[in-house]
Amino acid sequence: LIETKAAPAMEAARERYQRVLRDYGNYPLTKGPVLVKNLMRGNRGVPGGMTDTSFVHPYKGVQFNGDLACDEAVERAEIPEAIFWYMMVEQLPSLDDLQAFKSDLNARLEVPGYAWDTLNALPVSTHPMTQLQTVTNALEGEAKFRDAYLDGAASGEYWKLMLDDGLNQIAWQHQVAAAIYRRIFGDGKRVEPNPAHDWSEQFVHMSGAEDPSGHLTAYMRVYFISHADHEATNASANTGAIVNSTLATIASTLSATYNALSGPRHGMANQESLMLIERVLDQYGGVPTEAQVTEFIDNLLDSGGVLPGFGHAQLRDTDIRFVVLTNYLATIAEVAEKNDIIRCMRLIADVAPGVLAKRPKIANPHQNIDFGSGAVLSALGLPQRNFYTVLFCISRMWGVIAQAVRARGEGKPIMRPISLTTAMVEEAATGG
Ligand code: NMX
Ligand code: MLT
Repeated sequence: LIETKAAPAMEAARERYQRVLRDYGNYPLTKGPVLVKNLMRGNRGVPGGMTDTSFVHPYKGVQFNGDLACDEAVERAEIPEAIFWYMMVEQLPSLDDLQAFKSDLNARLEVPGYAWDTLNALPVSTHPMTQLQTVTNALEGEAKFRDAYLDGAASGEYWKLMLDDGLNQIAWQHQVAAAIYRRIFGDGKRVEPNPAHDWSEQFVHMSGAEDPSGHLTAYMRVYFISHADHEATNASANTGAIVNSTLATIASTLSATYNALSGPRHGMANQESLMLIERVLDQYGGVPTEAQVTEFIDNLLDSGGVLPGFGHAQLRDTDIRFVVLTNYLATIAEVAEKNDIIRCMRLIADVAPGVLAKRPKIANPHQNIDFGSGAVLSALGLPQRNFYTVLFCISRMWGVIAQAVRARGEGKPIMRPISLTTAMVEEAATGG
């Protein structure tokens, strides 16, 4: 059903993409030239990608399809399935649409057996991220796109094939993640998905986490939506887009995306943030004073360390997603007030921006999504921090699949900017 519903949006997107390219191809996009420092500082400020699934405003944060802010998205879409629909169909789904989408995903729930064999071949001690990347890459064998491409499928069909493969991955990824969780932190036995549940509920159910109040499930819905997309040029989505632009499969695209997320400057900052909070609690024998937090951060920065969960390459204010995720604590206020990790997280969140702002080189001293996401998870009974980036991955999956399907629908080419040598940069600057 989603393919039929998305078809008009895809057709319009393709027409628009080709028309904009034809009509405005020679229009200069930046007001001034690209400077040497733009290139040498990670292409900061240079348009490096294009997607309609979301835009990141430096102060307001993520806006799905360019108009649905994160807090509104959580309120109006409620579940990540609906956000995916929004990115694909350009309208929020009706209840009937959602029901049909859920049935479609349920019909795809059977994970190929060799995925479990691949998982079980890895030592349990392998980092959860490596387990996820490996199994995801192995599932490449299921790609219908690959076979159809080899059989000469027309390029106008690519997006449909990618969507079909993408829907399979959506139906499998939370199962793989839950199996990894149970393998490392549980009794190792997989729990079958319950088709009556939505995707987030299924994840919590399969992970075996205790959730009698339903708070963890409700938070996971907010979590998955909040992490689902962050325009085209964050490191993970960009990596996925490059890989997909080669016409590699959705499985390879996701696996590459996950590899990019595994670094501490990106997705692994959520694991590092909770580690840091625990370190502070440990060092001061409990929740510290403001002065102690200042001292801790100053010492960390003076020794060349980085404060995880703060700063951003694009945002210039507190990440709206940090606000949305930590606002969830209001629903468990009594527990949260007594929880040292939450109290310490809140204290650092209040104090750190002022301390970081005193270091002029730091462009954004504010909290990003990763500083709060894990602390809330730990308060809700999921304290296994080296699993947190897996949760980021299976959230980002939604946006990366939507971006890839749309890109193939629009007929985007392979991504391949030019590269310069240092001598060329020097010559360009000195007129040599
Ligand atoms: N703690 C210490 N130093 C920082 C921080 C921070 N939180 N943020 C930036 N800086 C430093 C940065 O390392 C750089 O130093 P140097 O020139 O010596 O290499 C300098 O300030 C200028 O960096 P910016 O231009 O402010 O930031 P940039 O755009 O290069 O990097 C991040 C953005 C997110 C990589 C950076 O802020 C950071 O490392 N933050 C901590 C890790 C983190 O929370 N990452 C998650 C981001 C969100 N996500 O989910 O991916
Ligand atoms: C993300 O969600 O991808 C991160 O905030 C990083 C980014 O946008 O650069």
